[in-house]
Amino acid sequence: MKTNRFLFLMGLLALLTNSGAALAQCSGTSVPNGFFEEMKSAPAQGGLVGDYLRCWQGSSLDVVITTDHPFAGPPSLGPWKVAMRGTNQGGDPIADSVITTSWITVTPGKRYRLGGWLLRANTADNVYLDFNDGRGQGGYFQDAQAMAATTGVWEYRTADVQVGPWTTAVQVRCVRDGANRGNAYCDGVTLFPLN
Ligand SMILES: [Ca+2]
Repeated sequence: MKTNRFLFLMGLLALLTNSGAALAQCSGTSVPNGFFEEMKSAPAQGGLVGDYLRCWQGSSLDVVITTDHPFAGPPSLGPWKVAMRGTNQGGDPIADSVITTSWITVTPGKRYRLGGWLLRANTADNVYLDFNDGRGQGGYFQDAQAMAATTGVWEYRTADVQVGPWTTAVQVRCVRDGANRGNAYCDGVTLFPLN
């Protein structure tokens, strides 16, 4: 088993070493690095979103990448996820968020579905994906939230919006607000145009 693990790690290392040229652009029509697996430099066990994660920025020192809370569902989500620490885990009582550093190009007036995996640890908190309150480039629009509905389990949530008639680009984010007591996790964030 140890040999297998060693070979796996060597394979992973080779993959990481050779993946430089294949890194996704932070701009485009899809959520950049929405599965949170591409790093600026290799984190040991975790670290600040701003220090390690490509194409995303965190609102505070409580917004980190981690491999904690292993996902029990589709392995395609990969090991890394974003965690926003609440007061129960040593964070401060202020709301946290993680947002794309650049803009995602959209077609004005078109409908889009934002989806992703969320885990809320405390029922007093709100954990959701949104479009940064509908602040679009070229024009604001009515935002929608993909809200976590339960606690302690990963759940896939979606929200549909119609961007404004002059909106040409959007940002997406994952937020924890409310009482800010528990850790909040997000992973696998995607954006698809609807017909
Ligand atoms: Ca991931």
